[in-house]
Amino acid sequence: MSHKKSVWLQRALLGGAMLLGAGSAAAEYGLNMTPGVTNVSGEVYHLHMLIFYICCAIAVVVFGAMFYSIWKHRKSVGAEAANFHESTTVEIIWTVIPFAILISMAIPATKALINLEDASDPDMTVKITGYQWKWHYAYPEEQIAFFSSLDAKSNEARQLGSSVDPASVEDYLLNVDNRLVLPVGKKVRFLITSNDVIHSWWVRDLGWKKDAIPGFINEAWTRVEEPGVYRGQCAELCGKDHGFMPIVVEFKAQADYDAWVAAQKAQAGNSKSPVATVVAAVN
Ligand SMILES: [Cu+2]
Repeated sequence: MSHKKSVWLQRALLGGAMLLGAGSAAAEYGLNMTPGVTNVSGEVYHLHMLIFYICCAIAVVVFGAMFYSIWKHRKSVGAEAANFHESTTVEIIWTVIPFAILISMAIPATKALINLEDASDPDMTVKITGYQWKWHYAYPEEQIAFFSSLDAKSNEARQLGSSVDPASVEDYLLNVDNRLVLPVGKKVRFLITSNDVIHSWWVRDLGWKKDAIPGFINEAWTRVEEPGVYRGQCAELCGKDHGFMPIVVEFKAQADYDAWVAAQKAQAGNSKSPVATVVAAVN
């Protein structure tokens, strides 16, 4: 078997195993959405599953009726077509049933959307600015600001003719030099904008993405309860290096977060540090 064929077969098998619910090793080959790590992402996931199951049920009923009718009323057994016009009963049924189905989808969808958009009463705010091709994070209350760019190893491996094998780079193209660090258990409001073209800030596990548009400030929020590292990418084609401006968010326990803030401030206090220059420029 050729190498290409065996890779294809391996992926197909892993995909099949994932569909059957076999282990997290095959997670990368999964076809479904993730439940994510926040209330909002869980809500989005359950809404997605609910509507998926409704679609399956509709498909079974519609195709079931269709195939049964084709088989039962086939010409070879002498079936004759019914011949009637203007049935009020049928018209009411085929109006009321879809209406009820749509309402049953709209209610949970509206609830999820209202929750997703409700960035009121945050515990803290972070301003996110998109640049070609990196992200800038500013913490107005803490007076911290820094750029977050593709990590050096990924950047080296991605160059044409590079001697570094991308397969050897951990979290290739999904790693940055400076992570966005946030505390767990806090409602964090994001103010998202851009300095040049339209970008989009997207971290899968948080359950949403938000466009970063020059001249506009978009709002979003999140609250993560467990410490962890989550990765994402720019999700709006923004130029030649669109694929090279990943996002890494690290949620830390409050004490660890406080220590991180103190360290950032100490670093910013040193006038020679690049962070201090950026803070000065932002202020
Ligand atoms: Cu971008």
